[in-house]
Amino acid sequence: MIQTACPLDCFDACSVVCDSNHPQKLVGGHNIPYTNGTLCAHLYKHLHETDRIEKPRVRGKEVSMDEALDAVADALQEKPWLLWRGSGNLGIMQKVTNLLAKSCDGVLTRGSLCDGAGDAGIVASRGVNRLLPPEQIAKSEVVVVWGRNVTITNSHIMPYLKDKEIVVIDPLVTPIAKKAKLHLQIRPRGDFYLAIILARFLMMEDAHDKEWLEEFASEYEEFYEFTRTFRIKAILEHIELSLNDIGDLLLMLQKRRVVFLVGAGVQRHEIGDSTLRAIDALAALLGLFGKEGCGVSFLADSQLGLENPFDATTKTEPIATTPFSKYKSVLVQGGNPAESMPCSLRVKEELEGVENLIYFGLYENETSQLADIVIPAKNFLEKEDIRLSYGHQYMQKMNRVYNSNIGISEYDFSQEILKRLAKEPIKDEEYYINYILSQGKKVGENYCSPGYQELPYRDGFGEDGNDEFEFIDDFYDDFENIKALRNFRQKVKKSETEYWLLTPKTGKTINTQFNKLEAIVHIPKVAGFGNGDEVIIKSLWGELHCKVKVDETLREDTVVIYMGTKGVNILTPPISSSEGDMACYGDVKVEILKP
Ligand SMILES: Nc1nc2c(c(=O)[nH]1)N[C@H]1C(S)=C(S)[C@@H](COP(=O)(O)OP(=O)(O)OC[C@H]3O[C@@H](n4cnc5c(=O)[nH]c(N)nc54)[C@H](O)[C@@H]3O)O[C@H]1N2
Ligand SMILES: Nc1nc2c(c(=O)[nH]1)N[C@H]1C(S)=C(S)[C@@H](COP(=O)(O)OP(=O)(O)OC[C@H]3O[C@@H](n4cnc5c(=O)[nH]c(N)nc54)[C@H](O)[C@@H]3O)O[C@H]1N2
Ligand code: SF4
Ligand SMILES: [Mo]
Repeated sequence: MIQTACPLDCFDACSVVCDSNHPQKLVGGHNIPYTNGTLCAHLYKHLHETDRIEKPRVRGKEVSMDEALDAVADALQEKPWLLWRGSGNLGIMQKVTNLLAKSCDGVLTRGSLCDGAGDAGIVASRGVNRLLPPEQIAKSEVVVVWGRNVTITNSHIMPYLKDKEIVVIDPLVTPIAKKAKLHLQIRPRGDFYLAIILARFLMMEDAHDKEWLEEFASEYEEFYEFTRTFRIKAILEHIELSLNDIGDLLLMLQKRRVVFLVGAGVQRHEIGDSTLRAIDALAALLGLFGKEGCGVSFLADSQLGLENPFDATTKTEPIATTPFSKYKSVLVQGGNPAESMPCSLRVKEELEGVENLIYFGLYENETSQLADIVIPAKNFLEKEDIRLSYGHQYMQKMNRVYNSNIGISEYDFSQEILKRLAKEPIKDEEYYINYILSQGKKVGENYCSPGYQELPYRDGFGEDGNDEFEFIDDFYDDFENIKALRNFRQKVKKSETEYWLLTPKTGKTINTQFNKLEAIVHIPKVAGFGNGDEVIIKSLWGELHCKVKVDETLREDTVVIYMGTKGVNILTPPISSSEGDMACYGDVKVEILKP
């Protein structure tokens, strides 16, 4: 049996074993207790149900891999050029192409389409974004699922939530919300304000953990003053929650072992960093850091403490708003910017104008269709790699299971291009793999990521645990006032209403991979349309034709189009968060129009 791990972008990073005689049959590995022998259907879709690109192409013509690599090498001599990497495969070896950018004057991207704002907020408060191990979650009494659709996006955590008191804070009635003891169906983008008001009431009731705060977060009185700059009544009206809701939640959180399971949903906003800072501040007041069965879990920095041989300092562009048209050549690796980036009409128009658009991936997608050069990748069973995870601590070697004539690995691709450009070769593949593996922390039978701590922040904050927790002390939110939105308001104020657009993940796809979903918009009953009606969903950035599905569980001000629906990002805004260069998919309101 050969050991590997699921490469897909998912909290769970499951362990996988493969019989080399039947390499296409994958089974869940039992070596890491977290995923415990089970896999989900996505991996099967990844491997068996989605057609691969088998032949390289140059300007529409099938060519040999050698010819295609020659064309890439020529294209990368055209300056400036940009490498845009997505998250189709989360193996560390994907990043080897940074070394290519470094030696051939390529520009990289910075920030994230995913968790960058939240991560920036956490780093500002705690110094580093450490993983809360699932074993601590299992020891809790109360779990607050805060903008994470655990049942769908993080299914292996479910056994760890068994028998806990569950609170859900989510504008949608998610599967876990149906089972929760308390569900606050908060107004989208209201989480910063909710956390601030909870913190304020907690201190007003003198229920904060003074002993812990004195030792680890001594500026809590100043933070209390900061919370007092927000008006309680105005906030409650804004987030559409009542004093009873606040009281109920505070009662459940006091003197208990509490974990906040925070998802990407709360921070897809310009203010996403502040949201995580406010949630962290609330956790600090409750004294939840560094104690058994307590803590805040977000998408952790899986490479914390790792000396990554692929880290390269070169010029960068923000990933959410990458100005592709500045570049003569663009290399897209493991992603689908034409569909996954916000404001996709802008993105497509700019990608179309790039002289040499190179797509290096496994499947055809909206980006490969625009590309001048298409390079098929090897899949995860055909190359060597290492998997770390943003949801658990284990470091897993991804062994090659079989050889195939299709595609090229990211390592070989980099080496081949360097050779063609007469540059110094990079080190052997084995060297990099061993160098990274050697940094794993041995814990029992397993290796864990170098930043793993059984009880994170027990000794304090910062890299070495010598620092204090830093409370947020300023905040600025301009969403309701941004000029573009004001103009939009004036246009629509006569008759139509505007709705928040949410675009959460579904069980049917991983981001834009696999089958595209039919364009369906889920709308509340009050919008006045019926099931099956054709409508146009319109934002400042574009329009999308959809069929209506009425959902009585929705808030009256919210509509949903799932991520993975073709064209959904036509509607989302081309802005980056104020910290962390994060795409702000949640900062958008739409109208529903008759065609
Ligand atoms: N099946 C499946 N699993 C996946 C993925 C996938 O595409 N499909 N993608 C993977 C990736 S890349 C990621 S980043 C993770 C993300 O996993 P999650 O963090 O679960 O991400 P989302 O689905 O974006 O959002 C989670 C929840 O946030 C809620 N939400 C939206 N806006 C707000 C808000 O303003 N406040 C609050 N409180 N809640 C809000 C949504 O209603 C949703 O229920 O999942 C990973 N797992
Ligand atoms: N509206 C809206 N948009 C979103 C989100 C949202 O919640 N709402 N979520 C955002 C988030 S969290 C994320 S992470 C991004 C993801 O967006 P992207 O990073 O663009 O990822 P995918 O759309 O999953 O595209 C992955 C591609 O990687 C390729 N691939 C797979 N395996 C390999 C491999 O081994 N090697 C190579 N070279 N290629 C491979 C496949 O061809 C696949 O098409 O989308 C973001 N977009
Ligand atoms: S749960 Fe996530 S990591 Fe596990 S097999 Fe499914 S997609 Fe892969
Ligand atoms: Mo993501």
